[in-house]
Amino acid sequence: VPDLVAALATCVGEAHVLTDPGVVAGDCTDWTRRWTGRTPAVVRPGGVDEVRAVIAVCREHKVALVPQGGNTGLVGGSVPLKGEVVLSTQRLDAIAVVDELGLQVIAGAGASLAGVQVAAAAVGLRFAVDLAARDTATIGGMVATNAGGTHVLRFGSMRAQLLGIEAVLGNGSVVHHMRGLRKDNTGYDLPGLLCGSEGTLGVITAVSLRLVPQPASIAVALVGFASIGDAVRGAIELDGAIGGVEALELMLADGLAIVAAHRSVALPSVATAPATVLVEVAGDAAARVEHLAGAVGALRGVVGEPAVALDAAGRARLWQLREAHPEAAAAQGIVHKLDVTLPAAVIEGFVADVRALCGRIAPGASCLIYGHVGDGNLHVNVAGAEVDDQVDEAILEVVDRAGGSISAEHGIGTAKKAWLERVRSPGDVAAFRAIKRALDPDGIMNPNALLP
Ligand code: FAD
Ligand code: 2HG
Ligand code: ZN
Repeated sequence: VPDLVAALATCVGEAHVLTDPGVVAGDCTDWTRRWTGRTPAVVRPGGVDEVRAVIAVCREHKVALVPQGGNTGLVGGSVPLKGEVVLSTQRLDAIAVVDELGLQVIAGAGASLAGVQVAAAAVGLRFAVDLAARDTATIGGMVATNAGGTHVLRFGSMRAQLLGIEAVLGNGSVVHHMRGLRKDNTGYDLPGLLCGSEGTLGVITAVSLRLVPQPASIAVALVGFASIGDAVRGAIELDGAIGGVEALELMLADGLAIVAAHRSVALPSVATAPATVLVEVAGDAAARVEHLAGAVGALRGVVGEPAVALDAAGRARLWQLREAHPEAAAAQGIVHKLDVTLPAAVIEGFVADVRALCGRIAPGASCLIYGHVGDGNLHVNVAGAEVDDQVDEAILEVVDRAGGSISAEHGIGTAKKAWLERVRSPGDVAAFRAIKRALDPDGIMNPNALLP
């Protein structure tokens, strides 16, 4: 270990190799607190050459490494479970001047999502991906997990925003394709490959991101429904009816009550409906809201009066009811998180099945279900003393039977890798392994994530 630490210090400078157990503890436990490991060192390279040097040292010393951005990932992929070196991207946080005409910006892997959002907004543009961990989550981590968030319905996930990438692969070579062209058919799609690779192929150091224009105005409405089935159908019909829909988020009465208590906020009356859909519309928002009123009137199973907000403060009040779900769930204990996609037709039945099986296997547990209903993506958060891996297993079994995906947006990480071979074909997994061997021949890149 002393040799390794000294060698790492020659790459990045002594000040950027952290070994004090008290200092590195936070990097060894994930956001959910479900996974804790240990590390000989957290290294903070300041540029692509230093990343390359760190990878060379790890290869030489036969030590694996775990890339880490904001450590907000939810599948245990960002922590050193078996004594790996942590490569922190904290110092790779530069954000270049926005290319206003090219509608793009180059961001270092360690730049925060909020930082990129602010840089884009300063010139009247917008970065299309948004999620509640925006102040801490990094662009590199979001690319590595192909993060989704609340606007996938309209703009796609991180992969759809990538115009270029720079990374150091596990084999030591540097890929650099950063011209940021919208059309470029010159070979394999390296941004697409590294996006969603969860740190298992290399360290992403910078990316070129597409930006979109700011809308003229935005409105948010909470619409209550008598049942989950009505909410799913209603959300799909609203998307078709009013145009400019940017987000469709499902919440249930029990989840909203827990959020209200956790944040000490009052709920609008519509939030007591069995199912609530948050609809965000952009463009000429006032006109769309008028349109929304008519469209809501035509839906089946609407209950109560929708709560509507056109101003920023009002919109934030409604959005926090949705965004605070993960945090409110975490206040109930260590949460087992399932992040699944389902065909729209089975969502209502899935919620009933999951509630029933939690009641059977873990009767005292809390089971919150919410999510990006416009994408068929539900988040299941189960917490309680008797919750163990059996709960995950049972829920994922239901998902698989229903023809869904065991990860919509958080990735496989360590949490779901035992499941990969059950949901991807042998040919798929063989291709994954061949790519891994080629780009990371020594298997030093994030060995606990993704591949079983
Ligand atoms: P980390 O947690 O540090 O790392 C995540 C993974 O990426 C790890 O496997 C790590 O090894 C790898 N990695 C990190 N940086 C690099 C790099 N530079 N090169 C290679 N590999 C790297 N996710 C969604 O998709 N949608 C949501 O709506 C959403 N909401 C969230 C809300 C909250 C409150 C929280 C806590 C999380 C949420 N997430 C959501 C999880 C989401 O995956 C992360 O917020 C984000 O994508 C990870 O960024 P990070 O910088 O924290 O990455
Ligand atoms: C969200 O949509 C995030 O809020 C987190 O993806 C979901 O914590 C979760 O399970
Ligand atoms: Zn989500």
